[in-house]
Amino acid sequence: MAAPAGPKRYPLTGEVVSVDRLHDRLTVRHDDVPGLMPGMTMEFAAAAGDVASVHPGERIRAQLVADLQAPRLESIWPDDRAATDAVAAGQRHLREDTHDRGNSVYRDLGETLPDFALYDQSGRVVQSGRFRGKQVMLNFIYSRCPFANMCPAATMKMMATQRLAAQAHIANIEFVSVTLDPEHDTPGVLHDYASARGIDTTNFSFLTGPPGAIRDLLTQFGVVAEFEGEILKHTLATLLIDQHGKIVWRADGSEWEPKDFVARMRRP
Ligand SMILES: [Cu+2]
Repeated sequence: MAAPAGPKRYPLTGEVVSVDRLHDRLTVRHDDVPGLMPGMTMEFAAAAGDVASVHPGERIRAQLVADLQAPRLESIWPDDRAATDAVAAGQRHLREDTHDRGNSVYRDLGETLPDFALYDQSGRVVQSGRFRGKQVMLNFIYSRCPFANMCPAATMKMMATQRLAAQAHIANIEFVSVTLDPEHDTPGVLHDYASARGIDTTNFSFLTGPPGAIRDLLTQFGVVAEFEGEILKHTLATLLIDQHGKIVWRADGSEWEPKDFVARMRRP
């Protein structure tokens, strides 16, 4: 197969100078792009989700699509030192934890949520400690899932559960969807995924991060995800974690009901 035609892509790093959400443009003071141009401050087009998930003064890494008419940035990741250090430490911790648990790596009911550090759909670092004292409903999805009865249905059910929990006046609940496809699902892609569905993100976040950290989380939660060509074949698991961090309920597959989860949430 011939290589796809079109503009060349280059890795780019730099600091966000300003963000134009109205026109989906970012101004970035970028470092040298070897083979293309020296470091300079310039404007790029970007997806709405990317524009929403970066912040002036923050360092990013991205793919520059070198279209001369309209240079674009894609695959944008936060690249601030403090953020990447926190996420890398979370990844190391998970790796050691998965290794140390050996044959008992699977976290069953009654066990606790492992520690992790990932990025949310706004590009902010989310550490598991943020959920201390809160109940958490957690599942795994990926934005490109083509199977209507898998991730798209799971997201609809999470949204329905969020509404039902609010109606039941359950206040201390967070909904969390971790991506199965961190290579593609950047914070900006997840931001677009949430806003395309009109999701209320005040207590519903979408998490992504280093593939190794995601892989260890999947292992600990007994979720299988393997690419077959372009398609990511995967299982589904939906978990309820109580305010002490303990896994109190779990549904495998797609046949769970929002009301069954809400019934198991602790009332105020
Ligand atoms: Cu899916």
